[in-house]
Amino acid sequence: IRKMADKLSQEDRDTQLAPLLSAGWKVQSNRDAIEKEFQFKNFNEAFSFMTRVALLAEKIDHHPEWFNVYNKVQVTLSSHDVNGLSKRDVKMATFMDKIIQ
Ligand code: HBI
Repeated sequence: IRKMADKLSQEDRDTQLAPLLSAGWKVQSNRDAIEKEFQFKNFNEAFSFMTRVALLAEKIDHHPEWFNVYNKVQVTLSSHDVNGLSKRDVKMATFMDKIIQ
């Protein structure tokens, strides 16, 4: 089960969000969430990315909010059950940045 303790503390944010922000993630202004737009060579690359992320999402039971148009994937990460950012969002964002390298 998930618990409120899961929600990122201010200290967590200062340390764990920093690398994500430098990799292009932005904290949303109107919501405790992070977002990033990924651009790929083509749809095939974009959908392959989404497939790999989907498998992780199922494995860790944590799902992105995303929008795909052709070679672009806009991703928003937040944890609905704690109504904000949790370590699961950091884990998923880190994974996304890793697999595009
Ligand atoms: N994904 N982003 C996100 N946030 C959640 O709270 C969440 C989820 N995926 C599955 C899930 N919760 C369910 O396991 C729980 O709501 C039961």
